[in-house]
Amino acid sequence: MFKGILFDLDGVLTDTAEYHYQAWQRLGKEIGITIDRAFNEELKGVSREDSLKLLLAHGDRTQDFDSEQFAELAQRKNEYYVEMIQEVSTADVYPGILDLLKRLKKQGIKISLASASKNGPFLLEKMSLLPYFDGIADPADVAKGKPDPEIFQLAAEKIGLTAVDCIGIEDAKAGIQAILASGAFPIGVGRPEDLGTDIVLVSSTEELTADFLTSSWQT
Ligand code: B16
Ligand code: MG
Repeated sequence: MFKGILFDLDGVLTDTAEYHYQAWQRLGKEIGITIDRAFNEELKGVSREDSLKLLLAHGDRTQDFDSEQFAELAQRKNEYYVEMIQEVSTADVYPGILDLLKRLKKQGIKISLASASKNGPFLLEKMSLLPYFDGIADPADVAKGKPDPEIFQLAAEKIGLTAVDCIGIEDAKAGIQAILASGAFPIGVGRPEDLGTDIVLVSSTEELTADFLTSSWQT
């Protein structure tokens, strides 16, 4: 039986993945780079700086910005994003998530956060979910972001476990790769065309019941 759950945040606990998309789109527009949802799949789960590198490469603009300008663009995107998440509340928690957290707590399963977002703790607070989390991996403490396994390994460590004893839940391609590389058992929230057909997938977080997790773990 699994002993811990490693949760991604954006796109798993709430719909903030959409805000990240809108913030990148707004920044892109300002510097003449157009992005669509298909390209955005490449940004999901990827750190702010790595996302900006992908955006600039997408627009063939990598050489046009020095490190200072790069930092300013990253900061500007974050300001757009932070502006949008100010009103996030308990009403924004995805369906089924609160019930799942409560049930896991009752069962003594440890819960940890494995989000690439530096805004993660702020969002957990806004959604009143902080009390359910036994550990939070700080993305500032990992050398390599998703798809590297480090953030999932750190999230497991924060709850006194190793990743092999945990389930990881993700909505991003890079995140699923990170879970697989960490040795945790992956469950994807999303479409097979985005996340692949070789792992357990749900199309909505409503399907993430404790019973579903247990039966998925046993297969
Ligand atoms: P921030 P997750 C990730 O969060 C997002 O999916 C990704 O779009 C974002 O660039 C990254 O966090 C960094 O976020 O700029 O707020 O530090 O999906 O790993 O929970
Ligand atoms: Mg995500």
